Amino acid sequence: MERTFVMFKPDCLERGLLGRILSRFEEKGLRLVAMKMLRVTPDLAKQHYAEHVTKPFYPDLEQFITASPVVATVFSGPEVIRVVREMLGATSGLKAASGTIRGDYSASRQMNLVHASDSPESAAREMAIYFKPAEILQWTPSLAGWLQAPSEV
Ligand code: FUP
Repeated sequence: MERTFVMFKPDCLERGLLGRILSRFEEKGLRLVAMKMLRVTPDLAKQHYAEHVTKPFYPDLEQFITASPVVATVFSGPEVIRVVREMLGATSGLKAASGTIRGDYSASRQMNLVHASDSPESAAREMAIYFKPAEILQWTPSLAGWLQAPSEV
């Protein structure tokens, strides 16, 4: 099954939305396989956002992402990378469709609550930044057989 890296950003923790947003992934039936709370350091921010370090918005982005704790997670499921990106909606909460997480809870391009990998390559890169292999668990919830047919997984 595919895996994706999902990070609940400082605005999510500061606004007390972690439980509510995490619930949406649980209710969808995505499998949580890793989770940790940490503070992103400036060095870690530069690693995570390597493709954005030279962009004009990067200093503000680093200030934001290091300002308060985050919760880093990995979810697994069929097509989970695309499924989670669609649940998040467009990058800017001002543009994200209502019904998506950003569309429902964010009115900002920067403070968009949750990060998720956009491809298998970025998922592998981001999981390796935040987790040791042994911290990503293999498990099968008892209800798994009621979330997908055997032929789908
Ligand atoms: P996403 O893949 O949806 O997280 O968005 P991007 O990789 O394009 O951008 C990474 C982060 O940079 C986003 F979460 C928001 C932030 N950003 C800004 O703060 N300002 C911008 O102009 C563009 C992106």
